[in-house]
Amino acid sequence: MVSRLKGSGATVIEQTGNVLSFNGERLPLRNIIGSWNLDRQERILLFAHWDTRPFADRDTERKNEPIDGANDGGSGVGILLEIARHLAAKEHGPGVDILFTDVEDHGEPSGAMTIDENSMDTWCLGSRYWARNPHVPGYTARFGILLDMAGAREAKFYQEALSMQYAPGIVRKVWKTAAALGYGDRFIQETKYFVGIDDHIPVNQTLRIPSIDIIEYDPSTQAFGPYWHTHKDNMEVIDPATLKAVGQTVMEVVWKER
Ligand code: AHN
Ligand code: ZN
Repeated sequence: MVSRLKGSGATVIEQTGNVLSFNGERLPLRNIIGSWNLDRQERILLFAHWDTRPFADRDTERKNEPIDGANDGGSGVGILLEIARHLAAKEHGPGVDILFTDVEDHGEPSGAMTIDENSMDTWCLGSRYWARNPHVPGYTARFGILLDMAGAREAKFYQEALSMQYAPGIVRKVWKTAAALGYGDRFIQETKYFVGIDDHIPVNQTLRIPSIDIIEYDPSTQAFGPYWHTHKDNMEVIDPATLKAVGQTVMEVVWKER
């Protein structure tokens, strides 16, 4: 990731630290930030978690083995690395920062499809760390876009309720852009509440950067796809057409900012 960002002309900072997991483990973390046009005050933040869940608690077998996380983790990283390549090739208005967060997915397992109140603060430890200790003191951005589980076949993106609460204007801007590009069948203009916590929450709450989450919603589970936190989250669930729809939409939003 670091060499790909550098190869696309970014200045890269690797932020290391330690956090305490729900089971008392001390976890080392490494957040990776790639920046373009550091001289510009006005900035756009694009982010995704790069860690993958170290257990498969929603699977029936090999529950103690890490998942591939092709969609949960990998998809966001893949899309952002491709966007990085385009940032190198084309002039843009505001500066851009791509943040890869660590230790997002080490949250406490729960029986429910979505997380319960008690385990809420055991997730997103890397982004919480970064929000409290940004790589540049006083860091801010015009807005932030988080990609999480953005690559599965036939994935649909509904307007995520917490994003609507913190940054409704950014949600509208992104969904409108998607529709204009012909992706209105994937970016559905309807709000669903299903993400209890994700990396956009500390960014909204601690840094007050209006930030949204582009994350799949599967009506059949009323949350994420059935592969979620199982060993089925591998390259077989990924469809390049989904990566393209999301990547092109985010890229267009960036190009349009002046
Ligand atoms: C839950 O709702 C449990 N998590 C949203 C954050 C997450 C976990 N994203 C990927 N895995
Ligand atoms: Zn996860």
